[in-house]
Amino acid sequence: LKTSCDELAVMGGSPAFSDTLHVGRPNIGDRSEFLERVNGILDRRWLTNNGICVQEFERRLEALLGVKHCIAMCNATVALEITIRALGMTGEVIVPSFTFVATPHSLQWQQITPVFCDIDPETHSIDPRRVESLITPRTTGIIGVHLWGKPCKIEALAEIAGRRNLRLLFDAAHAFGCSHNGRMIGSFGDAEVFSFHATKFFNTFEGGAVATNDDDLAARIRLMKNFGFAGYDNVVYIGTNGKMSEISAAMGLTSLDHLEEIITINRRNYAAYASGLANVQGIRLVPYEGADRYNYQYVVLEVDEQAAGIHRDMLLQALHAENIMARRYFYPGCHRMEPYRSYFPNAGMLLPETERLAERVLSLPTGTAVSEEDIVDICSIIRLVLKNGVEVTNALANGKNT
Ligand code: T4K
Repeated sequence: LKTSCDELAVMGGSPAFSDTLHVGRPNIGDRSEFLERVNGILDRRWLTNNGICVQEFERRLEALLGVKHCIAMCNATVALEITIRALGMTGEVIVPSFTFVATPHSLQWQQITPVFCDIDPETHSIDPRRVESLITPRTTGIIGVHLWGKPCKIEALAEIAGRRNLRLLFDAAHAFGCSHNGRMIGSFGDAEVFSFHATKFFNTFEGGAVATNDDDLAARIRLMKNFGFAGYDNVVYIGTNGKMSEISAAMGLTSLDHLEEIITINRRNYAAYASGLANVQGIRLVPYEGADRYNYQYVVLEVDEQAAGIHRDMLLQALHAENIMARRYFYPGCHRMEPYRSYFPNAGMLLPETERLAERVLSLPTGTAVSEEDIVDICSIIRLVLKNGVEVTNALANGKNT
């Protein structure tokens, strides 16, 4: 354990970790179970196109989420694109800017304009109080993002969507295994989209799924993700290729068998961070509160430069020097990325909370690759860096060890 400023890697000491710690290190589940499923796939010589692993995966997801339809896809971005199209969204759609860039890209990709809405500083998700003023005659929908697996203000968004006749889609990329008022995320709005990317706590290598209770919508999505084929030689719709492969579904089935264990480890890690960072001035650990279920896959800090005595970016560099690869998700906000910053150069003026938060957030490593002991060390390094904020900032400004 490092106790003095000189020992920090950023001051010339050696890194605290010889193996790099990442945000988004995949959880593997049971390797032999997975390999057994892979052998089955190879034996059957059925590798994709609605194979039995995909079918079993979809049925198990529907049961877990309590929804009528769950359609497995190659990734969440394509799942969003297809769902947006199947919902008939056109013109303008209201989305947060404080999200992964895939959310607005899935609109812009099909010439729909994302209209960026500011976030609620408490939830970090789209602020329903600001949605209504962004509605124009061209608006056809709202996409809420359950950021960090914390549900959006679902009821308020549903009320606006219902009254203004808008489609309501949730980007639930972070919220698999989470609930809202006792109901699993997956059954809200017109549809919800999950990501099972490698960096998600529940992964299928690459993958995603759309959950909905709408029979017609589900039927359209199923056609669209398979080129529009409604049987041999019969295309009834414009479509694309959004299919999940068998090997991804095999990983999904294995991950499903270990879902609770992974969440338990994430919860344990989160608790270790909470106790290790308790009463540290200037740092707020984004809370997971109330009776709902969370997956705890994101451990997010807000760093208040004034109170902490160091800017988030300096803390980030100090952690990287220790081989703790914290990330600034979702800096700088989508409105500051192309093509949006060229399209809407003044968007930031309408997004004060997004701009403020983007300067403060830091995601820390968690998951099964990180131990409680690692977290004790990470927290003690964060404390040490903050205690020596001036020295660390000066050293970085002078280019020492960078
Ligand atoms: N909506 C939201 C709100 C999202 O957050 C995302 C994805 C999407 C939609 C779209 O979902 P998908 O189409 O991807 O299903 C990563 C992921 O690629 C992305 O899925 C995720 N959100 C986003 C938050 O994070 P990057 O560019 O930060 O990934 P990268 O390559 O820097 O990886 C992150 C860390 O994970 C690395 O430091 C190393 C570690 N890692 C990564 C991979 C892929 C591993 O240890 N092993 C691995 O196999 O985007």
